[in-house]
Amino acid sequence: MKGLITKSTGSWYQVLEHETGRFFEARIRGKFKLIKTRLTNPLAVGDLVEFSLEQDDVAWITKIEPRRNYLIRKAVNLSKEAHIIAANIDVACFIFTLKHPETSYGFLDRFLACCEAYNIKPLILFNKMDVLSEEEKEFTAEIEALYQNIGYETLEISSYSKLNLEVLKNRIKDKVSVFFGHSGSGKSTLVNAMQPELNLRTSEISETHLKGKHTTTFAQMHFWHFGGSVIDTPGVREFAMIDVQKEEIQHYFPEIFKTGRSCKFHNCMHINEPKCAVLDAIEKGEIEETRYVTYLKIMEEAEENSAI
Ligand SMILES: Nc1nc2c(ncn2[C@@H]2O[C@H](COP(=O)(O)OP(=O)(O)O)[C@@H](O)[C@H]2O)c(=O)[nH]1
Ligand SMILES: [Mg+2]
Ligand SMILES: [Zn+2]
Repeated sequence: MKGLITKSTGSWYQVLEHETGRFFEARIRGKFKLIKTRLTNPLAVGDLVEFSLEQDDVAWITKIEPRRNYLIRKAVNLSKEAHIIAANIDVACFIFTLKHPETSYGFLDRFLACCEAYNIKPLILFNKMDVLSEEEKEFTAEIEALYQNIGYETLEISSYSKLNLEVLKNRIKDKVSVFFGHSGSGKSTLVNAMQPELNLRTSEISETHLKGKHTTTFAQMHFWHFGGSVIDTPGVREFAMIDVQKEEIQHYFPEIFKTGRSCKFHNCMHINEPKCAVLDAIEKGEIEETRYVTYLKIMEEAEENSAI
């Protein structure tokens, strides 16, 4: 039987059987877990699997289909392991808030780089437009233009004023989507605004409470009435890349990669090489320094990881 993982708790999974629309509680056999990997979870929400039924209602997962893509974060422990957040994503939405809370560019740029690395289409949502002054709206438009020029799709929204929620629905209709952003950026409120019946828990307080208690939080897929689904993931704070070579990283920053073709040295890493077109472009303000800083950070991490 074939199915889709719709919920992952770490110890068991919920599988949706495609043909019948029935949900099963599924487990994985021990040997599955032994597959050598740097990932802490063998399966994630969005994975397509094969499973067989034993004693009617116990489902055993026997095979994972190759993933089209996935996003990962660092494991909670300090090992070099990583955790798969979700797999087979069509649109990964990043919720940017200029204030309440102020979004970190490092968080956004790392997310975008991971989307490039793992072949995922990102969409940047500028949320809480209702609280912005005219001046702040203009500033938001400038940030948007910056990301659009790099090639990213953006949309200004507000769950409160319902700004562009219909546009967003059309954009994610019939697709598997996932929402990221700082705690408090309005992820749960947005999902509820598009489908109130889902009734996801909102406000920061309950989330911090959960984190403090180390309650097992799990990822879950919800289905939209208008078609498609959203994967709700508990508090992702930092995206990760594993097994990437330093030389590859510039490919994940499209404007750095494009500009880098004019560097004097074909293998330029844009750190301190002479006649580096990227460093020139930063100087001229043609490449945003905040993005470059994230580029350097990911390079450093890649170096540390390869040193083991
Ligand atoms: N002004 C404004 N506040 C919002 C909007 N969306 C959510 N909020 C508020 O932001 C806070 C955090 O929202 P929540 O959905 O829990 O954020 P999450 O942590 O990203 O899931 C709550 O107090 C919401 O009422 C919006 O569009 N405009
Ligand atoms: Mg939330
Ligand atoms: Zn260079």
